[in-house]
Amino acid sequence: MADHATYRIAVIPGDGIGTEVMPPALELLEQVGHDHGLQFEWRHLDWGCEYYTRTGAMMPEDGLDQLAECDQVLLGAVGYPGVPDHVSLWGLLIPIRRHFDQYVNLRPVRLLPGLTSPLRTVPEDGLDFLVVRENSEGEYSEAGGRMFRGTPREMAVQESVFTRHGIERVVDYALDLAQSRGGHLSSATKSNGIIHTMPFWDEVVRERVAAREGVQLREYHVDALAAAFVLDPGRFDVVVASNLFGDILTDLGAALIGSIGIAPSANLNPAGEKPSMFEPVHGSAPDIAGQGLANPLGQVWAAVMMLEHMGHGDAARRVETAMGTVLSEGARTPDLGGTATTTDVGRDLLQALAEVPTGGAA
Ligand code: GGG
Repeated sequence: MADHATYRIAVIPGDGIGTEVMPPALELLEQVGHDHGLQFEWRHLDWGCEYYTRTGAMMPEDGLDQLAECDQVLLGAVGYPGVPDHVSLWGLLIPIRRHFDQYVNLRPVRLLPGLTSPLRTVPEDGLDFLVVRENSEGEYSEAGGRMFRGTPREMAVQESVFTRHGIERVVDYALDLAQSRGGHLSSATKSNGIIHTMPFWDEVVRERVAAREGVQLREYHVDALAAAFVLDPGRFDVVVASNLFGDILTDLGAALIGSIGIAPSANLNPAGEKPSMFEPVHGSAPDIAGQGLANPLGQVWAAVMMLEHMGHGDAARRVETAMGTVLSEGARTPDLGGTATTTDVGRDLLQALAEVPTGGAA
Protein backbone atom coordinates (compact mmCIF):
# COMPACT_ATOMS: atom_id res chain seq x y z
CA MET A 1 0.00 0.00 0.00
CA ALA A 2 1.27 3.52 -0.82
CA ASP A 3 2.91 5.76 1.78
CA HIS A 4 0.92 8.71 3.11
CA ALA A 5 -2.28 6.73 2.79
CA THR A 6 -5.21 8.26 4.66
CA TYR A 7 -7.69 5.96 6.35
CA ARG A 8 -11.05 6.91 7.73
CA ILE A 9 -11.58 4.78 10.82
CA ALA A 10 -14.86 4.56 12.72
CA VAL A 11 -14.09 4.51 16.44
CA ILE A 12 -16.78 3.02 18.68
CA PRO A 13 -15.40 2.70 22.25
CA GLY A 14 -18.83 1.43 23.35
CA ASP A 15 -19.39 0.59 26.98
CA GLY A 16 -17.54 0.15 30.27
CA ILE A 17 -13.82 -0.41 29.87
CA GLY A 18 -14.20 0.00 26.10
CA THR A 19 -13.99 3.76 26.69
CA GLU A 20 -10.79 3.31 28.74
CA VAL A 21 -8.82 0.97 26.47
CA MET A 22 -9.54 2.83 23.25
CA PRO A 23 -7.48 6.03 23.88
CA PRO A 24 -4.09 4.24 24.32
CA ALA A 25 -4.77 2.25 21.13
CA LEU A 26 -5.52 5.43 19.18
CA GLU A 27 -2.40 7.15 20.53
CA LEU A 28 -0.27 4.23 19.40
CA LEU A 29 -1.90 4.21 15.97
CA GLU A 30 -1.25 7.97 15.66
CA GLN A 31 2.40 7.43 16.50
CA VAL A 32 2.94 4.42 14.27
CA GLY A 33 1.03 6.23 11.52
CA HIS A 34 3.37 9.19 11.86
CA ASP A 35 6.38 6.87 11.65
CA HIS A 36 5.12 4.93 8.63
CA GLY A 37 3.44 7.64 6.57
CA LEU A 38 -0.14 6.67 7.40
CA GLN A 39 -2.81 9.16 8.31
CA PHE A 40 -5.91 8.32 10.27
CA GLU A 41 -9.09 10.33 10.15
CA TRP A 42 -11.00 9.21 13.23
CA ARG A 43 -14.75 9.22 13.13
CA HIS A 44 -15.66 9.11 16.85
CA LEU A 45 -19.04 7.53 17.51
CA ASP A 46 -20.62 7.49 20.98
CA TRP A 47 -22.85 4.49 20.31
CA GLY A 48 -23.59 1.89 22.96
CA CYS A 49 -25.65 1.43 26.11
CA GLU A 50 -25.56 5.08 27.24
CA TYR A 51 -26.66 6.08 23.77
CA TYR A 52 -29.46 3.51 24.14
CA THR A 53 -30.70 4.97 27.42
CA ARG A 54 -30.79 8.43 25.80
CA THR A 55 -32.34 7.44 22.46
CA GLY A 56 -33.84 3.95 22.71
CA ALA A 57 -31.39 2.54 20.13
CA MET A 58 -27.77 1.35 20.31
CA MET A 59 -26.84 3.35 17.22
CA PRO A 60 -28.64 5.86 14.99
CA GLU A 61 -30.97 4.66 12.23
CA ASP A 62 -28.37 5.52 9.60
CA GLY A 63 -25.54 4.03 11.70
CA LEU A 64 -24.60 1.34 9.18
CA ASP A 65 -24.57 3.96 6.37
CA GLN A 66 -22.17 6.06 8.46
CA LEU A 67 -19.87 3.05 8.90
CA ALA A 68 -20.03 2.28 5.18
CA GLU A 69 -18.23 5.59 4.59
CA CYS A 70 -15.28 4.36 6.67
CA ASP A 71 -12.41 2.06 5.71
CA GLN A 72 -12.45 0.07 8.96
CA VAL A 73 -14.15 0.00 12.36
CA LEU A 74 -12.39 -0.13 15.73
CA LEU A 75 -14.69 -1.31 18.48
CA GLY A 76 -14.16 -1.40 22.26
CA ALA A 77 -16.80 -3.33 24.17
CA VAL A 78 -20.56 -3.72 24.08
CA GLY A 79 -22.97 -4.29 26.96
CA TYR A 80 -23.74 -2.78 30.34
CA PRO A 81 -26.04 -3.56 33.28
CA GLY A 82 -29.39 -1.89 32.74
CA VAL A 83 -29.62 -2.87 29.07
CA PRO A 84 -30.35 -6.56 28.44
CA ASP A 85 -27.31 -8.22 26.81
CA HIS A 86 -29.29 -9.47 23.82
CA VAL A 87 -30.55 -5.94 23.18
CA SER A 88 -27.08 -4.39 23.25
CA LEU A 89 -25.45 -7.11 21.12
CA TRP A 90 -28.22 -7.32 18.52
CA GLY A 91 -28.45 -3.52 18.39
CA LEU A 92 -24.81 -2.87 17.54
CA LEU A 93 -22.21 -5.63 17.23
CA ILE A 94 -24.18 -8.24 15.32
CA PRO A 95 -25.81 -5.88 12.79
CA ILE A 96 -22.32 -4.55 11.94
CA ARG A 97 -20.89 -8.05 11.48
CA ARG A 98 -23.79 -9.07 9.24
CA HIS A 99 -24.31 -5.90 7.22
CA PHE A 100 -20.67 -5.78 6.20
CA ASP A 101 -20.49 -9.54 5.66
CA GLN A 102 -17.68 -9.92 8.17
CA TYR A 103 -18.03 -13.66 7.97
CA VAL A 104 -14.65 -14.53 9.49
CA ASN A 105 -13.88 -13.83 13.12
CA LEU A 106 -10.16 -14.42 13.40
CA ARG A 107 -8.79 -14.86 16.91
CA PRO A 108 -5.12 -15.68 17.48
CA VAL A 109 -4.10 -17.63 20.56
CA ARG A 110 -0.44 -16.73 20.87
CA LEU A 111 1.84 -16.33 23.86
CA LEU A 112 3.59 -13.02 23.29
CA PRO A 113 7.05 -12.50 24.83
CA GLY A 114 6.69 -11.76 28.53
CA LEU A 115 3.39 -13.61 28.93
CA THR A 116 3.10 -16.64 31.17
CA SER A 117 0.41 -19.20 30.53
CA PRO A 118 -1.47 -20.47 33.59
CA LEU A 119 -0.92 -23.96 32.15
CA ARG A 120 1.74 -25.90 34.03
CA THR A 121 3.18 -27.17 30.76
CA VAL A 122 3.17 -25.21 27.55
CA PRO A 123 4.82 -26.40 24.32
CA GLU A 124 8.52 -25.55 24.02
CA ASP A 125 7.86 -23.14 21.19
CA GLY A 126 5.01 -21.53 23.11
CA LEU A 127 1.36 -21.32 22.22
CA ASP A 128 0.57 -20.26 18.70
CA PHE A 129 -2.61 -21.16 16.90
CA LEU A 130 -5.48 -19.41 15.16
CA VAL A 131 -9.18 -19.84 15.72
CA VAL A 132 -11.39 -19.05 12.73
CA ARG A 133 -14.89 -18.51 14.05
CA GLU A 134 -17.81 -18.43 11.64
CA ASN A 135 -19.28 -14.98 12.19
CA SER A 136 -22.48 -14.60 10.20
CA GLU A 137 -24.84 -17.47 10.96
CA GLY A 138 -24.93 -20.68 13.02
CA GLU A 139 -26.21 -20.50 16.56
CA TYR A 140 -26.37 -16.67 16.45
CA SER A 141 -29.71 -16.66 14.68
CA GLU A 142 -32.92 -14.67 14.83
CA ALA A 143 -34.98 -17.69 13.80
CA GLY A 144 -37.29 -18.69 16.62
CA GLY A 145 -39.57 -17.03 19.07
CA ARG A 146 -41.35 -16.96 22.40
CA MET A 147 -44.91 -18.01 23.09
CA PHE A 148 -47.28 -17.87 26.00
CA ARG A 149 -45.16 -15.34 27.87
CA GLY A 150 -45.86 -15.08 31.56
CA THR A 151 -47.99 -18.22 31.63
CA PRO A 152 -47.14 -21.73 32.83
CA ARG A 153 -47.02 -22.77 29.14
CA GLU A 154 -44.28 -20.23 28.38
CA MET A 155 -41.80 -21.51 25.81
CA ALA A 156 -38.89 -20.41 23.63
CA VAL A 157 -37.57 -21.88 20.38
CA GLN A 158 -34.17 -20.94 18.94
CA GLU A 159 -33.12 -22.31 15.55
CA SER A 160 -29.53 -22.54 14.36
CA VAL A 161 -28.92 -21.69 10.72
CA PHE A 162 -26.10 -23.37 8.81
CA THR A 163 -25.83 -22.83 5.06
CA ARG A 164 -23.52 -24.57 2.59
CA HIS A 165 -22.37 -21.14 1.40
CA GLY A 166 -21.65 -20.00 4.96
CA ILE A 167 -19.69 -23.11 5.92
CA GLU A 168 -17.75 -23.34 2.66
CA ARG A 169 -16.45 -19.80 2.74
CA VAL A 170 -15.27 -19.88 6.34
CA VAL A 171 -13.63 -23.29 5.91
CA ASP A 172 -11.91 -22.09 2.73
CA TYR A 173 -10.53 -19.12 4.66
CA ALA A 174 -9.27 -21.44 7.41
CA LEU A 175 -7.74 -23.76 4.79
CA ASP A 176 -5.84 -20.85 3.23
CA LEU A 177 -4.39 -20.12 6.65
CA ALA A 178 -3.57 -23.78 7.32
CA GLN A 179 -1.79 -24.06 3.95
CA SER A 180 0.32 -21.01 4.81
CA ARG A 181 1.18 -22.40 8.27
CA GLY A 182 1.54 -25.94 9.62
CA GLY A 183 -0.92 -27.69 7.30
CA HIS A 184 -3.31 -28.81 10.08
CA LEU A 185 -6.95 -27.87 10.30
CA SER A 186 -8.95 -28.82 13.39
CA SER A 187 -12.72 -28.65 13.13
CA ALA A 188 -15.01 -28.20 16.13
CA THR A 189 -18.15 -30.28 15.83
CA LYS A 190 -20.77 -31.88 18.05
CA SER A 191 -22.30 -34.21 15.53
CA ASN A 192 -22.98 -36.88 18.13
CA GLY A 193 -25.52 -34.76 19.97
CA ILE A 194 -26.61 -32.10 17.44
CA ILE A 195 -28.30 -34.29 14.87
CA HIS A 196 -28.90 -32.03 11.84
CA THR A 197 -26.60 -29.05 11.67
CA MET A 198 -23.37 -30.58 12.91
CA PRO A 199 -23.31 -33.63 10.60
CA PHE A 200 -23.93 -31.12 7.79
CA TRP A 201 -21.03 -28.97 9.06
CA ASP A 202 -18.79 -32.09 9.09
CA GLU A 203 -19.80 -33.09 5.53
CA VAL A 204 -19.03 -29.65 4.09
CA VAL A 205 -15.76 -29.38 6.03
CA ARG A 206 -14.62 -32.78 4.69
CA GLU A 207 -15.56 -31.84 1.12
CA ARG A 208 -13.58 -28.60 1.24
CA VAL A 209 -10.56 -30.26 2.83
CA ALA A 210 -10.63 -33.06 0.20
CA ALA A 211 -10.41 -30.41 -2.52
CA ARG A 212 -7.15 -29.02 -1.05
CA GLU A 213 -3.59 -30.18 -1.24
CA GLY A 214 -1.52 -30.68 1.84
CA VAL A 215 -3.93 -30.00 4.69
CA GLN A 216 -4.65 -32.66 7.28
CA LEU A 217 -8.05 -32.53 8.96
CA ARG A 218 -8.65 -33.40 12.59
CA GLU A 219 -12.22 -33.43 13.81
CA TYR A 220 -13.09 -33.00 17.48
CA HIS A 221 -16.31 -32.83 19.39
CA VAL A 222 -16.19 -29.39 20.92
CA ASP A 223 -16.13 -30.69 24.50
CA ALA A 224 -13.06 -32.83 23.77
CA LEU A 225 -11.53 -29.90 21.89
CA ALA A 226 -11.88 -27.68 24.96
CA ALA A 227 -10.09 -30.32 27.03
CA ALA A 228 -7.31 -30.61 24.42
CA PHE A 229 -6.83 -26.80 24.45
CA VAL A 230 -5.79 -27.22 28.08
CA LEU A 231 -4.05 -30.60 27.99
CA ASP A 232 -2.21 -30.42 24.67
CA PRO A 233 -2.49 -26.98 23.06
CA GLY A 234 0.71 -27.51 21.04
CA ARG A 235 -1.15 -29.81 18.64
CA PHE A 236 -3.25 -26.97 17.20
CA ASP A 237 -2.45 -24.93 14.11
CA VAL A 238 -5.73 -23.58 12.71
CA VAL A 239 -9.09 -24.32 14.34
CA VAL A 240 -12.37 -23.69 12.51
CA ALA A 241 -15.58 -23.48 14.52
CA SER A 242 -19.17 -22.37 14.31
CA ASN A 243 -20.22 -19.01 15.72
CA LEU A 244 -21.02 -20.08 19.29
CA PHE A 245 -18.38 -22.81 19.59
CA GLY A 246 -15.75 -20.36 18.32
CA ASP A 247 -16.85 -17.71 20.80
CA ILE A 248 -16.58 -20.06 23.77
CA LEU A 249 -13.32 -21.67 22.65
CA THR A 250 -11.63 -18.30 22.22
CA ASP A 251 -12.39 -17.16 25.75
CA LEU A 252 -10.63 -20.35 26.81
CA GLY A 253 -7.85 -19.50 24.34
CA ALA A 254 -7.53 -16.05 25.93
CA ALA A 255 -7.25 -17.65 29.35
CA LEU A 256 -4.45 -19.90 28.04
CA ILE A 257 -2.34 -16.83 27.21
CA GLY A 258 -2.81 -15.47 30.69
CA SER A 259 -5.60 -12.90 30.45
CA ILE A 260 -8.72 -12.20 28.46
CA GLY A 261 -7.56 -8.57 28.60
CA ILE A 262 -4.94 -9.26 25.94
CA ALA A 263 -6.77 -11.31 23.33
CA PRO A 264 -7.70 -9.63 20.03
CA SER A 265 -10.33 -10.36 17.43
CA ALA A 266 -10.79 -9.36 13.80
CA ASN A 267 -14.23 -9.46 12.20
CA LEU A 268 -13.13 -9.74 8.60
CA ASN A 269 -14.72 -9.09 5.28
CA PRO A 270 -11.85 -10.96 3.64
CA ALA A 271 -12.30 -9.44 0.17
CA GLY A 272 -11.95 -5.97 1.71
CA GLU A 273 -14.95 -4.71 -0.26
CA LYS A 274 -16.58 -3.55 2.95
CA PRO A 275 -15.17 -2.36 6.28
CA SER A 276 -13.88 -4.97 8.69
CA MET A 277 -14.13 -4.49 12.46
CA PHE A 278 -11.43 -4.99 15.06
CA GLU A 279 -12.18 -5.46 18.75
CA PRO A 280 -10.71 -7.05 21.85
CA VAL A 281 -12.24 -10.40 22.79
CA HIS A 282 -13.15 -9.06 26.23
CA GLY A 283 -16.42 -7.36 27.04
CA SER A 284 -17.19 -4.16 28.94
CA ALA A 285 -16.17 -5.57 32.38
CA PRO A 286 -18.55 -3.50 34.54
CA ASP A 287 -16.80 -4.87 37.66
CA ILE A 288 -13.66 -2.85 36.94
CA ALA A 289 -15.04 -0.11 34.69
CA GLY A 290 -14.25 3.47 35.71
CA GLN A 291 -11.21 2.53 37.78
CA GLY A 292 -8.58 2.98 35.07
CA LEU A 293 -7.32 -0.58 35.63
CA ALA A 294 -8.30 -2.24 32.36
CA ASN A 295 -5.59 -3.82 30.25
CA PRO A 296 -5.36 -1.92 26.95
CA LEU A 297 -3.35 -4.67 25.22
CA GLY A 298 -6.39 -6.48 23.77
CA GLN A 299 -7.48 -3.26 22.08
CA VAL A 300 -3.93 -2.53 20.94
CA TRP A 301 -3.52 -6.04 19.51
CA ALA A 302 -6.85 -5.55 17.69
CA ALA A 303 -5.36 -2.37 16.19
CA VAL A 304 -2.32 -4.44 15.11
CA MET A 305 -4.70 -6.80 13.30
CA MET A 306 -6.28 -3.80 11.59
CA LEU A 307 -2.87 -2.59 10.37
CA GLU A 308 -2.14 -6.09 9.04
CA HIS A 309 -5.50 -6.30 7.27
CA MET A 310 -4.81 -2.92 5.61
CA GLY A 311 -1.48 -4.24 4.32
CA HIS A 312 0.82 -2.46 6.77
CA GLY A 313 2.65 -5.45 8.18
CA ASP A 314 5.80 -3.43 9.03
CA ALA A 315 3.85 -1.02 11.20
CA ALA A 316 1.93 -3.93 12.76
CA ARG A 317 5.16 -5.80 13.61
CA ARG A 318 6.58 -2.69 15.32
CA VAL A 319 3.57 -2.33 17.62
CA GLU A 320 3.65 -6.06 18.33
CA THR A 321 7.34 -5.83 19.25
CA ALA A 322 6.53 -2.92 21.58
CA MET A 323 3.81 -5.03 23.20
CA GLY A 324 6.33 -7.80 23.83
CA THR A 325 8.74 -5.30 25.42
CA VAL A 326 6.09 -3.91 27.74
CA LEU A 327 4.91 -7.39 28.71
CA SER A 328 8.51 -8.38 29.46
CA GLU A 329 9.73 -5.24 31.19
CA GLY A 330 6.99 -2.67 31.57
CA ALA A 331 3.91 -1.85 33.59
CA ARG A 332 1.29 -4.55 34.18
CA THR A 333 -2.38 -4.11 34.96
CA PRO A 334 -3.99 -6.20 37.73
CA ASP A 335 -5.23 -8.93 35.35
CA LEU A 336 -1.54 -9.77 34.83
CA GLY A 337 -0.69 -9.52 38.51
CA GLY A 338 0.50 -5.89 38.48
CA THR A 339 -0.78 -2.64 39.93
CA ALA A 340 -0.37 -0.38 36.90
CA THR A 341 -3.16 1.64 35.32
CA THR A 342 -4.38 1.62 31.74
CA THR A 343 -2.57 4.93 31.22
CA ASP A 344 0.72 3.55 32.62
CA VAL A 345 0.65 0.71 30.10
CA GLY A 346 -0.22 3.13 27.28
CA ARG A 347 2.74 5.33 28.22
CA ASP A 348 5.14 2.36 28.33
CA LEU A 349 3.87 1.15 24.97
CA LEU A 350 4.64 4.51 23.36
CA GLN A 351 8.11 4.50 24.91
CA ALA A 352 8.75 0.95 23.76
CA LEU A 353 7.54 1.77 20.25
CA ALA A 354 10.04 4.62 20.03
CA GLU A 355 12.82 2.05 20.62
CA VAL A 356 11.73 -0.19 17.73
CA PRO A 357 13.41 0.96 14.52
CA THR A 358 11.07 1.55 11.59
CA GLY A 359 11.52 -1.37 9.21
CA GLY A 360 13.51 -3.24 11.83
CA ALA A 361 10.98 -4.90 14.10
CA ALA A 362 12.24 -8.07 15.72
N1 GGG B 1 -15.17 -6.56 22.58
C1 GGG B 1 -16.48 -6.65 22.13
C2 GGG B 1 -17.43 -7.17 23.17
O1 GGG B 1 -17.93 -6.46 23.97
N2 GGG B 1 -17.63 -8.48 23.17
C3 GGG B 1 -18.46 -9.11 24.14
C4 GGG B 1 -19.32 -10.19 23.62
O2 GGG B 1 -20.02 -10.80 24.38
N3 GGG B 1 -19.31 -10.46 22.34
C5 GGG B 1 -20.09 -11.49 21.78
C6 GGG B 1 -19.51 -12.04 20.55
O3 GGG B 1 -18.35 -11.82 20.22
O4 GGG B 1 -20.22 -12.74 19.86
